[in-house]
Amino acid sequence: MNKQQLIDFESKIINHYNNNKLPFLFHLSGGNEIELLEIFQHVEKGDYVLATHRNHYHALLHGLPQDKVEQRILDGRSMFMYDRERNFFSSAIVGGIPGIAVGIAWALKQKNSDQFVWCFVGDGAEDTGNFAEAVRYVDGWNLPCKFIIEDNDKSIIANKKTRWGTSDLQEWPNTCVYRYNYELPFPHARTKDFCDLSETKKILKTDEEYFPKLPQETFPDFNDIEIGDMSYKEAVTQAMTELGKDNTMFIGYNVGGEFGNAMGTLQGVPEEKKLETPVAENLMGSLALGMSFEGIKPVVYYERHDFMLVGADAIGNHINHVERLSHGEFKAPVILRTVVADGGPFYSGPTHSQDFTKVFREMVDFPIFEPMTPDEVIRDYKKAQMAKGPVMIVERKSCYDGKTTTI
Ligand SMILES: Cc1ncc(C[n+]2csc(CCOP(=O)(O)OP(=O)(O)O)c2C)c(N)n1
Repeated sequence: MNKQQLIDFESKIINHYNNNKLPFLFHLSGGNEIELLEIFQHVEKGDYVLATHRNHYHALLHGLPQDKVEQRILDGRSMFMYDRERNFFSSAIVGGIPGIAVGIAWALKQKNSDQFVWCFVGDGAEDTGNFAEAVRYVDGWNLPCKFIIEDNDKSIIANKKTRWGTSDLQEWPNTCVYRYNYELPFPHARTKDFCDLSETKKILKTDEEYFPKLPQETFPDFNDIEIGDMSYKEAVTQAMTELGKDNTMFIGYNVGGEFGNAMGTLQGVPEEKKLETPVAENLMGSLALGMSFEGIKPVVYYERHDFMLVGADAIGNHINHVERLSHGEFKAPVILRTVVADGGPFYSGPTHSQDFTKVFREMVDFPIFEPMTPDEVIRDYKKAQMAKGPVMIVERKSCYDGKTTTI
């Protein structure tokens, strides 16, 4: 597509808006046609392109057919554009996409693939800690990923000076970050005199109609499995060893052999399957999600439930919704493993002993298992192993044997 064709496409979308055809919030691209046309000359067909709420141009330039993009916008997916065949994905959560880009890039490097990840963000996403974590990770591990900051000096309407007290630019490593400046010719959606949604309310469908809920996965009960005589910790260790035979990666901190093996439970997992991460819980979940796009089944270890809360965006907004938002094209077979320090020798005070299971049950649609016995541990991890979508397993420290467990 050339510059004029891009502009013409967005004009058509404005026309749909003026004719009351757009169901709800949408974001227009504009003013950066030349810059994007230049960047997309380097983007290969099989590469991943990850974008934000403002993604129409990126989708078109990565080869999504115009009528498909237009239809998605008419269906309410302006902010949620995706295409599995062309490796195109977006997140409408500011700062939500960089960590996912990192996970994909990690998996591609592992496979010696020559595919590359192009992650587009606005200068608003540049404000976030998520972006800083992702850039540091890609730079440090030299992953095949580039972040492009599309700097219009606006987050909705606030410029950098208003947001940070200075308009000085943050410095990022030029190994993996590229910035271009442009002026957006449109106001942000829902600013004064633009995107008056009072008319569209009349044609509003329900959340379920726009984004049909997926049926919950069902699993066999595995009651016929002989468990034998073992402790809770031995059962978890055995379950981890079994999982380690699949195409899994064990992600988190204190997972590696020299770092404690997740309370000793990962002794039977090959070292090359353990990825010791920074203490960056949101990055951990996002990494896992990105890896899962490339066929890996990640097991993310949060050593206390309290810490999982720090990674709740990756879990609640991304891992939980990716399949539903993409009408099943992208799946997230991620196992989220956590431990609640519910009293006994491991009680460590508020912020180290909380149980957020109820909170997560409200937040996510996928199964959450709470094994209380060795039998349940083995059975629940079997279900997690076969799951096609995400699963959370909440272990309880009170079930562990205090004498043999060190952390
Ligand atoms: C985590 C999060 N916080 C707030 C918002 C609301 N929001 C939507 S777009 C936007 C501004 C983003 O600015 P920028 O990243 O520079 O992108 P631009 O809109 O300029 O393309 C905000 C704050 C959001 N979507 N996600």
